[in-house]
Amino acid sequence: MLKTPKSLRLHIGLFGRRNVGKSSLLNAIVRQSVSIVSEIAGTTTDPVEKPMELLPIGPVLFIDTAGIDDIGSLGQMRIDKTKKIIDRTDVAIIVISENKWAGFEDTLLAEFQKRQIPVIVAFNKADLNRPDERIVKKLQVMEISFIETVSTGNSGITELRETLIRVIPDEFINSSTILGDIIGPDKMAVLVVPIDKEAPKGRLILPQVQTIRDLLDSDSYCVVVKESQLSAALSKLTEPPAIVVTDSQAFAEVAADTPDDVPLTSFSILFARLKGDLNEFANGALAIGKLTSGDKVLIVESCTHHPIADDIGRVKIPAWIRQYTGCEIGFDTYQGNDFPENLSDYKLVIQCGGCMTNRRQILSRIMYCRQGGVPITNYGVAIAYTLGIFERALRPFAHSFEYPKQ
Ligand SMILES: Nc1nc2c(ncn2[C@@H]2O[C@H](COP(=O)(O)OP(=O)(O)OP(=O)(O)O)[C@@H](O)[C@H]2O)c(=O)[nH]1
Ligand code: SF4
Ligand SMILES: [Mg+2]
Repeated sequence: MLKTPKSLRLHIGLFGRRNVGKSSLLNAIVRQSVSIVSEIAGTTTDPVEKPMELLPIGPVLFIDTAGIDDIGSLGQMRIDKTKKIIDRTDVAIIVISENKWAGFEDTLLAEFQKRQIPVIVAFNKADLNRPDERIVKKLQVMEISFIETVSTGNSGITELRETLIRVIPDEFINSSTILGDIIGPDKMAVLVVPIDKEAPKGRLILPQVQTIRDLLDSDSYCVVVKESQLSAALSKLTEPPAIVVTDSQAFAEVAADTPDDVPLTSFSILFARLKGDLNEFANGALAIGKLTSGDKVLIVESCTHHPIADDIGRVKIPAWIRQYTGCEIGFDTYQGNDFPENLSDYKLVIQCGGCMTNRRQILSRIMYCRQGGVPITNYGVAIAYTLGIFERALRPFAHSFEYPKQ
């Protein structure tokens, strides 16, 4: 059976001190022993992920984290790992036991509230202690959902599942479309997919597959071509397509072959809108024009693929930016869930399309960039900017987005 990709699952994180029963709670929710449980504090050292179908929400990903009340260097490493999970969390469960609620829990709760992440508090080990009235009052005042659980006795688990369903963000249920809202039903899109060294053998990559599925869901249809066949394909159509979508790497060639009155964009820009914030990324791209020699740019890729010789993030984007600016710019690359704590070295952050991660992680990165005063853009938007087709590539979204003043 083909599984729903991790990036499309609602991420539910379990957080709390060591030994409060986070792993036991995960095992009780998923009804399997997926995370090791023991009476020794600090049992979970690396995050444990468990995908499952949580009806009626659909596909979710539970993430059990290492308890983070420890001190010392090992403890610090755990704290850092857990922070990265917070960046991906759509819904948080704060687990406490024996009414231990102190500064640590307040900090955790404040962090989730700052990020507008829904929180549920689980008073676990409710067989040993009933919830303290003062904590209950405090949560009620803050309108935080809470639940009593006995994870080793399976009590409160059904209520916890029901509460999860109640608090999940609407945007997850009514998730936005990739292209359907732009071209509408019974319209045709032409998708340009280069079959080069970066193309995986025998299949299409996730953004391409998701776009095709989105078009079918929207009762639209598409033609898929290589860039070398675009002109021939367009000439065979009896009317112009509603849009041409290309892999960003073929942007210049495809822009030249697509008549100016046919809307044109890239998969990466579609994903900038789906996974991030197109306004933020469009404004961020303007920083490319202000780069000067000696400046540093951070490239972030949300998966850990092996770079190839003319890799887009390591070779092509740096080359296009150096060519556009005529300046000697430095580039650092971060992969997967890694993102630097300190952004002050950078004049710009360029995020990949993020097809392998969820929207929350990219929104977290946008938040860090805003806090650090560093502009952020994405691959497709940056490439369009350096190739001089910025306005054209953003034109299809004009109805829902404010074109930045250059
Ligand atoms: N009495 C009781 N014991 C529980 C309950 N839930 C967990 N425990 C016990 O508490 C201990 C710690 O449970 P874990 O699930 O490993 O706790 P954890 O929060 O994952 O701990 P770390 O991974 O160390 O952070 C184990 O001995 C569990 O059997 C509960 O609801 N009631
Ligand atoms: S680098 Fe980004 S866009 Fe490319 S495959 Fe990985 S997650 Fe997707
Ligand atoms: Mg654990």
